[in-house]
Amino acid sequence: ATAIQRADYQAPAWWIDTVDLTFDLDPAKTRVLNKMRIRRNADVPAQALRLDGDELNLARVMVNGAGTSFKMDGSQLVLENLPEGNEPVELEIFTTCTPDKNTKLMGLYVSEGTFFTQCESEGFRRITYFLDRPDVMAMYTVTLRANKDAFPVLLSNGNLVDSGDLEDGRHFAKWVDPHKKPSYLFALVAGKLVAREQKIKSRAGKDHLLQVFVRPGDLEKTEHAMNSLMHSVAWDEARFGLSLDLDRFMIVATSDFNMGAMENKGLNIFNTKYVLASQSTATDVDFANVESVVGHEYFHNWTGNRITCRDWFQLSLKEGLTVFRDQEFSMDMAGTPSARAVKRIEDVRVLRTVQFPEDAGPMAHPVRPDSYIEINNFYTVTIYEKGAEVVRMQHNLVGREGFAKGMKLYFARHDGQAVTCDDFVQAMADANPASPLAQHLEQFKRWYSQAGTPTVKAVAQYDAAAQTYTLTLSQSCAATAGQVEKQPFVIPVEMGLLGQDGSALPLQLQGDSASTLSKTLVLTQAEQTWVFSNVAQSPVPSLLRGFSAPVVLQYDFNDAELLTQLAHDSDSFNRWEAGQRLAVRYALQAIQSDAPVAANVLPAAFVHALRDVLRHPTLDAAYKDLVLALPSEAYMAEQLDVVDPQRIHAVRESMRLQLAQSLQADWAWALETYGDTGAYRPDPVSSGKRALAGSALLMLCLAAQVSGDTVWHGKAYQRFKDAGNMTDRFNALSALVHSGAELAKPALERFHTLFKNEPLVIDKWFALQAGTCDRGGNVLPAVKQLMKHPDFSLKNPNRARSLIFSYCSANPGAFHRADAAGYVFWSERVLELDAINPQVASRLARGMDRWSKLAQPYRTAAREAIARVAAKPDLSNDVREIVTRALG
Ligand code: HT7
Ligand code: ZN
Repeated sequence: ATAIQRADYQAPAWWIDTVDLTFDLDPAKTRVLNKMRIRRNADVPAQALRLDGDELNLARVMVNGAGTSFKMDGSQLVLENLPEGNEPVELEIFTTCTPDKNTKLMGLYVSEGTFFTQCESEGFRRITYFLDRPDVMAMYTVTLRANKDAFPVLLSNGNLVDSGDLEDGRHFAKWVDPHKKPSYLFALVAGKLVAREQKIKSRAGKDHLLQVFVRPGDLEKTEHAMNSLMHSVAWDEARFGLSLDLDRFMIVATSDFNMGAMENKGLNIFNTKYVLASQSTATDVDFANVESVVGHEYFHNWTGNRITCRDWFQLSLKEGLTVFRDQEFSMDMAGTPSARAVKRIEDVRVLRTVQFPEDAGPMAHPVRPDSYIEINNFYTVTIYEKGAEVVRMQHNLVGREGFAKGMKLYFARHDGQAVTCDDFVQAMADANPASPLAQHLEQFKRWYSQAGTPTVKAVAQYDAAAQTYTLTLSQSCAATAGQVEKQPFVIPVEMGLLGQDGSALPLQLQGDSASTLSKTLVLTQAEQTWVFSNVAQSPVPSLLRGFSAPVVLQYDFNDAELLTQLAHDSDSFNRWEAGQRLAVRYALQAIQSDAPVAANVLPAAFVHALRDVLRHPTLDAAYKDLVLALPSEAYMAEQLDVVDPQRIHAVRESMRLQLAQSLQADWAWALETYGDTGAYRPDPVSSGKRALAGSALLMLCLAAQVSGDTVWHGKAYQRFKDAGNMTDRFNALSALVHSGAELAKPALERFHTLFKNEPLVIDKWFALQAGTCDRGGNVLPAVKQLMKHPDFSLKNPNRARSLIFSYCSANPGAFHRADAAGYVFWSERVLELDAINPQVASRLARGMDRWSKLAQPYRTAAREAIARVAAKPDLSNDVREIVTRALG
């Protein structure tokens, strides 16, 4: 397959103004009649019409009511003899497809007897021949016809304008979407579904109907999704003045879905994982995810649907911006400054443990990529999470009000259009002409064009006599594929200074008359120096507050400075970050030493500092839990040039055990203090308490396993049995499983019996066993055994992720085996999945991206496993692109 280049973009030769689709829905053979009104694009030279198609059976093509000649060029349908001139042409195409054979879950497919569609990014061409590209926006009318008993509910985008019975037990529904849209936002759903409904009135006084459709039996699990949707509607009106532009807004849940959810206009389709939540089946994290994904898809209605992408290279235009919006939504919903900080830390953790490695690996690409082979491979953390950071930097450079002004101008200019990332930044800058963003606009755009994570190095000097503090920041960015030389970025570095006692010192730049407690330095050159006056004592710098830019910050902090920050920094992010820096420092020392892994990797002073945080009288439980959590093995691995996964695992386990044992009384206190949250509410405060209590229980069980006193295992089993909500129950079960307690087995059996009819809970059951700590190489055999369990299916993406991905991509200590059996297992599953669902297979294939950093013998064995996959001749483009890059 050849790569598609951003530079080759050309406007379409034809426009499609209207589409009238009629579906005769039958799982084995669905007929699709597609009537389009098309016209030539007068701005480009006359060309044949080339329509995209994929796995379609073509029955008939008519032009202006008469038969016509056509040819096939690969999978494209080519019409060369269309009437000349600019008059509209009526084109009619009749095709069939086979939804029940569609295991790729792209286009029209059947899940548990219900029809669903997934069209982003190139799925519409699997439904009918079309100009399947986001810059072709059309008005859609859709008629669905199906057997009424089997498919009583018939849904598509927009408004229901007609419905009724047909002969032979069939019925129909006709939907008209009042907004023009690109084909990737088309959707239909047909099946046996029930809906939770809610009527709302907008701020502007308009009535809307909100509906959440699920399978009968799941209705009581939709309250949280509906509340989240109502909050999303209200938030977008309040924060950005963006109102719902539809009479009816529908969400439908399916258990077979490649990703999280899809923002089809007015008819969002969701993975059940992000809709269904009840206290007995969903954890606090599940509840938070539902809120954030419902928000994300709803916010796309403006950022993505009303203004869409010119081409798929601009994907971050909608995804980065919408992730930024959903992050802000979750923070605003969380309420308190502390809960906001917790959300920020969680988001940064994802960025640094998943996106930073991507930026340093074979799949590194700019936020606006220059080329791709398979666009599905570019729904990445770089496009989403780094894209959101790039929007966040703009927000910080123009301020909250300025950002709102920029959004207003963006919509005023581009509503109803398909545009580029440049158009967005331009609107932000034009709305804020005096801002540093406008001042450095062209340079700022490098965040979109240059891949790689910049490093910012800070060097400071304190002059006691002159009472000045001189801070020099320099930036660099390692080469990435195809981009050797990097030009300097615009990097906002928010900072403050702490006195030796941790108090905030005033910041007064030389030449300024006023002082502040926190300041944003805008680094634009390779190296820049700032001098602060009237600094009364040698300060501890607090740099990159709130993680104000997606960079690696290097500064030679000594341990005492970090302990000061950990105890006192008024910036909650940096307070947490200081603890992480110390933990990584001690971990790396132990990992890189030749000595056997010691039992006391962490110095007493650090353990005491963590105890002080754990016992702190005013800090929130959620925040304490984050500070007490050790950096992940993946994050530690990223700090090293050569990675021995077993050594990292052993060191981290030793650190965990040290914290478990030396803070045993404190963990018991924490469990006692936070372990009973009363009537269940998934709010941030009580969720934080449950999280900390869960960590405490795990620590107590780990320590108990070593001491041989298993009283805590008994208590954990009791908590597991008595829990009134899934969070407490699953935390107790996890504590037993991760600590290797004997009671883990009966608890797992009991859990399965209790929840055998709850697929999302059974996913957790599989994931827990695949993600547990390896004891003598026991996890891989267990995973293989679980693949034979009657509840396991590789065809269901959630189930495949819960077992296979949890082992291969999230359990490094068990996956990287000296006998290479983990890698062999990985290659077999990639190949097996590729024949079913290439998108899911290529996600699994990404799990080996960082193989070249592995120490021997892992490195050679990993390369061989990747080469085995690459050797398969009929691989999908999806997997081929990943393994080719990995080996490249
Ligand atoms: N915009 C949606 C992306 C998506 C997707 C992409 C490829 C294949 C299947 C997919 N399902 C959803 C999701 C989002 O970002 O909101
Ligand atoms: Zn999105």
